[in-house]
Amino acid sequence: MKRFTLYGSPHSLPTYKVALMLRLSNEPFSFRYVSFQKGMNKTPEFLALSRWRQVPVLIDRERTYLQSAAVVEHLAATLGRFQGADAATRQRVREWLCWNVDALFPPIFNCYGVELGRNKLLPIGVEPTIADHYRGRAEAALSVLDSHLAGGAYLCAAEPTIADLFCYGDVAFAELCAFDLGRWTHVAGWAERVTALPGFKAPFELLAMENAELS
Ligand SMILES: N[C@@H](CCC(=O)N[C@@H](CS)C(=O)NCC(=O)O)C(=O)O
Repeated sequence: MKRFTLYGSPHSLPTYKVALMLRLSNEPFSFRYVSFQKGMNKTPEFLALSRWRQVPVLIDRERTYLQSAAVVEHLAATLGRFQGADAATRQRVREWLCWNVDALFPPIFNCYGVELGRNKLLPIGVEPTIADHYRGRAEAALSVLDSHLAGGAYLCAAEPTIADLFCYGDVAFAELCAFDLGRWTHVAGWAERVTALPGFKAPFELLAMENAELS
């Protein structure tokens, strides 16, 4: 039995962020696919794990960890990977995680929802003006990311930290929503650096809609 079990969905941006952290840390894990279409997130078994009925959920040995930002911080601390070399860097990392949850993730998550609706993978249709609003918010957040990346190879240090992996998780899904990274040249260069890290896998190369034992 592996130390880590990750509950989630390959269509979930926060699930990908946690899976990518495990993958780039070279940690094997069991993946348990939670199908929203089948209502698996509403079963008593899942509710016992996830008080907000959300994925991802990480089990580390017998303990349960929720909220992707808190999960990757836990992993960085416990594995000693991608956490930043000193207290000042770790504080900056934490600030980027909070900014992500506040500003980058929501509009890209919404754009991806629009995309899933268009492809009939979700039973939703979004008014074009609302879809444009999400896109505008995502573009603004990508521009903020771009301006910060103009100053260095990674967000908080000369080496990648969980701030980079976490923000990259959303950028990967932005690309799936046909955002052209060529518009944000610093983001494009940084994304190339992240995707070149040993062990990197893109969202649907890493996770599929089925349970799996991943190494
Ligand atoms: N802040 C949470 C967000 C998680 C989240 O939005 N999960 C979505 C899938 S991407 C979910 O489980 N939605 C079901 C629901 O909210 O009922 C995190 O970062 O873990």
